[in-house]
Amino acid sequence: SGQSDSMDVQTGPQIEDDRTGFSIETLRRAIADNLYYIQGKFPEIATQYDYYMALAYTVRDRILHRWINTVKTYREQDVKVVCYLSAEYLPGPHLGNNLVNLGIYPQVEQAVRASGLDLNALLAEEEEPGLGNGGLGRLAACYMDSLATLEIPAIGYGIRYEYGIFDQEIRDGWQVEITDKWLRLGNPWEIPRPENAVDVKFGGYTESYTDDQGHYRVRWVPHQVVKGVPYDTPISGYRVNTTNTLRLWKAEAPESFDFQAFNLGDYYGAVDTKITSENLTKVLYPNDEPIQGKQLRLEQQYFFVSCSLQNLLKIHLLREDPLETFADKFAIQLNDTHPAIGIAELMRLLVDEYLINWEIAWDITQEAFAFTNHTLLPEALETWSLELFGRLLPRHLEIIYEINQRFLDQVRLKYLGNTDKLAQLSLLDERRGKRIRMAHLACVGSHAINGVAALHTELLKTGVLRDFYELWPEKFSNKTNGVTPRRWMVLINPRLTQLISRNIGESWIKQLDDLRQLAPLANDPSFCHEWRQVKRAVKQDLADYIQTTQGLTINPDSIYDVQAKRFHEYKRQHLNVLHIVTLYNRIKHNPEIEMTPRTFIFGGKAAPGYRMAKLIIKLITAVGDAVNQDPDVCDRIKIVFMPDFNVTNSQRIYPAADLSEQISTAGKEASGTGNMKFSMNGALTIGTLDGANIEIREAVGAENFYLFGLTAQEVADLKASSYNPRAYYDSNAALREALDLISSGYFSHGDGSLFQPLVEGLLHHDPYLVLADYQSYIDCQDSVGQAFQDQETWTRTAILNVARIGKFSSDRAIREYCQDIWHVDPVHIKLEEYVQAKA
Ligand code: BZD
Repeated sequence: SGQSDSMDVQTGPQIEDDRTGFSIETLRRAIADNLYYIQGKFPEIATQYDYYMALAYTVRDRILHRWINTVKTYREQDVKVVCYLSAEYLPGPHLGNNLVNLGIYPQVEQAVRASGLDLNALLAEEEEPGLGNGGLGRLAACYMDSLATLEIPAIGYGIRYEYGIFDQEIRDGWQVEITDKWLRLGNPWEIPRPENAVDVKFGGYTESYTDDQGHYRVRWVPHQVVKGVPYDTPISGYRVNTTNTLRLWKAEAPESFDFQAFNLGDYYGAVDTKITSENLTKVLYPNDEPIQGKQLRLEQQYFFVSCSLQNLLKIHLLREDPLETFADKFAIQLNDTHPAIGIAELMRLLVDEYLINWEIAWDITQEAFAFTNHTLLPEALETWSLELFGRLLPRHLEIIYEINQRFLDQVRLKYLGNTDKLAQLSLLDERRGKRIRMAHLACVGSHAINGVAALHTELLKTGVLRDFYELWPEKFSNKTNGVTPRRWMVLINPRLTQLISRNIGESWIKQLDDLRQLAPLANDPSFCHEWRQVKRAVKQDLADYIQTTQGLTINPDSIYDVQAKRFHEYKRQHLNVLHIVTLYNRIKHNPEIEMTPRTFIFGGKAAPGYRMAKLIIKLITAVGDAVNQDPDVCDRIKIVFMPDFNVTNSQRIYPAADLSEQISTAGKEASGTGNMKFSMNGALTIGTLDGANIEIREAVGAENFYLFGLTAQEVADLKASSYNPRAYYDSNAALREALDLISSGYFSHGDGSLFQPLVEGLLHHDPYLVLADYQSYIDCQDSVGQAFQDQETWTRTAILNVARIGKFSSDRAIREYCQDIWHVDPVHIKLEEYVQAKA
């Protein structure tokens, strides 16, 4: 599995010691050595996990001198660095990815076998860092991979949550949340750097004073100080020496505070401070749209942003650069508004701590920051009450007032007498009980603003950010998302990777557009035959996994129809269910009916407090219980709910899919990235004209994409003209029958009330137009079922999808950010110096 070629990373002169060598024998010896000296075990008592750790340290050693060289080069060459600020990262398991990137997968596989072990079993031991909710966190991880691969100097800053996104179990068909103790067995990939800890202030008050030169200054006297300790994880690039850093901050109590308490004899008080401090980075908020008003969430945001910016200023001053050149040396990207407080924090650091004058500080700040928006849902835009904000960050509130005043002065000049404009643009929302609008802060304090797909960016310009677009059209650009083909093809689909590489070589792994060379092969019967064999084998793997883990038998020749993503009403998993129930009814009416067998596969978590999302999960499992056991239908329909959808589990799913469900209400999904992962692995898409679906369809060709549903414009028009979902129910017998069956208690042991909130919601409100799109979806699904009968044509279509998916590499996206927003260049990392130093 992985790449079959030999190592081609630049190693410099051959060094074949136990910490750097790539030969099978050296690797085998290093694993044995690490088992003994790191894990403190001998083979007779070592567990698989011990061996995983021994192997992980073996791989880490090989990354380390690349990493050290990278840091050294960045320092010495005074290069411009990308600083990606994100409250979430979902990197997935590191080991397999590092083997692919280092190009040592085959050697390690053999070394592990020579030790009497199985590499896949060891890979399965890794606990993934679930430090994110979904698309936004995973995008940050794909971007870190591409930055390293493109040899761009970059640091990812974030939070080292002790508990990541909860593990999901299904009990009695319902989602149950289990705490994610991902660090319990240790983490071989991180290195703590306590010597680089910084202090972060909270609460208290501000006071003004006049300095020696007679300048008016402000001092912030905090109520509490928390220490941020960085933990660094190496992010390797594919077949390059560049190894960037993911720096995650953990909150601890500062020693000085303990001392104060001890001096006063308050031992318990000191311990208490330690506990409350450490609570700060204890747990990830499991909502993929913000829960408004939680103080701890704002504390988390400010904590990691302050740590990161203090760290950047320290690096800058260490390089002996003047502060005025800060924005020439760092490009800071805000991954949504979660780190937007950074704009006020950089102003505070420059003005209060480094005593720079406001105008210069503001120029530096605006030049340094750029902002990516990830949502169109107005209810998901982050705001903080003035009261809470001022209590926690009194100095930042003053700074935001000052920013706002200067900004509104500018607005006033442009829109003389237009008070509506002022109210609409203000950083303060005066209507809803005085709240700070973080998206407005992000827009005002950044030189660039982008959406994550073409439609999304257009809708930002005409919707939630229209006033800013009118003011500063030049700040706006689109950066359509992408995903890394190293993880999402090479690592997770070795069979497909080998088939492709055998035919067109390996250049596509770094130049995904080279997949175009596959297009002519779509007409080559023997290639198509091999393609089908690969798909069939991968589908069998998933069938085996489902058999072992759930005791459920599925048919690998059926259509694997997959919807895997967070549960949200706008993503419309319930529309998918309505299709299933419709097929079920057809079979019940006509048991002999011809129907292409389908396996419906679902995966995804619901926010713990999102009742409707959890009810939709229950509906899926309930319909599954009825369908899977029904002898009349189970040869044609099967329903699988794969519990605990995370990066690890997703890696089994994407390669096996035939059909990718991308069925959000048009205008609601900013981009989607799962859509790209499915397509890269040869699934066809059934989807709406939403997010990146539109661009995927353009790329692969309309004839190779199953389109249905209303457009974003039609959605808006229909909602404006008082949408009446009930009319669709009244006039559509199949829809009526499906909804009635769900209401009747048929899937809930006769309990007609269980799914009432869902059905009633659809009949009377249906904010996401499920009923309006129902018939179009059913018709489209019918043509999918027909098309699958012709395996030759289906395969050809799948190959063309892969051949034309190149645009959706995160390498393309990162190149665009580098050129249009960050203005950074690649820096090649050489290893010679290290070898010389070592010799
Ligand atoms: O970001 C998602 C969007 O919904 C997707 O359409 C898009 O593809 C990805 C990447 O751009 N947004 C999120 O995943 N958002 C969150 O996870 C989130 C987390 C905390 C608070 C708010 C949103």
